[in-house]
Amino acid sequence: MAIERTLSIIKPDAVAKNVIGQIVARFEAADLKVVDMQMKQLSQADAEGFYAEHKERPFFADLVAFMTSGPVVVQVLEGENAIAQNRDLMGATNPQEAAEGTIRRDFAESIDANAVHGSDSATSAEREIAYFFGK
Ligand code: RTP
Ligand code: MG
Repeated sequence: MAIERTLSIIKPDAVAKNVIGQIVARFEAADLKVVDMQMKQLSQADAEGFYAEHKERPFFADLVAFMTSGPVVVQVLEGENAIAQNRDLMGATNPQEAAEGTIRRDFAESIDANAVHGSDSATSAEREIAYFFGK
């Protein structure tokens, strides 16, 4: 298995719930290393550009409004199989469908306020890391 990098965001709901540390601990326990990290208030343009692939979807405006509703923590995670590994730790998009022990099952309220983002492919990871960290 290859060492990969992936982009993770702790979303405004999880920051507001004061569970940044608990979420980062899940990554660390799975041998994913935080190799870059920034707390940031996303602008409308930041959120729209980040989620550009969804701009025709009916939930796009709500997604952008949610992602700009408070600060987020943007991180680069590194480790073996990091992209899929992070997606497994996160659980399903809808927390009601997320497996036990996943971040979304334990910390998310709804499909809109679902605690974390993670890159869904190597192509996305490369784009998303460059989007926030310029490398
Ligand atoms: P993310 O990109 O945030 O990691 O989430 P994801 O891959 O699990 O889900 P994705 O399909 O990329 O959707 C991005 C975010 O849009 C919201 N969403 N709402 N109401 C809906 O049907 C719906 N579908 C997606 C979610 O907040 C999701 O995280
Ligand atoms: Mg996605």
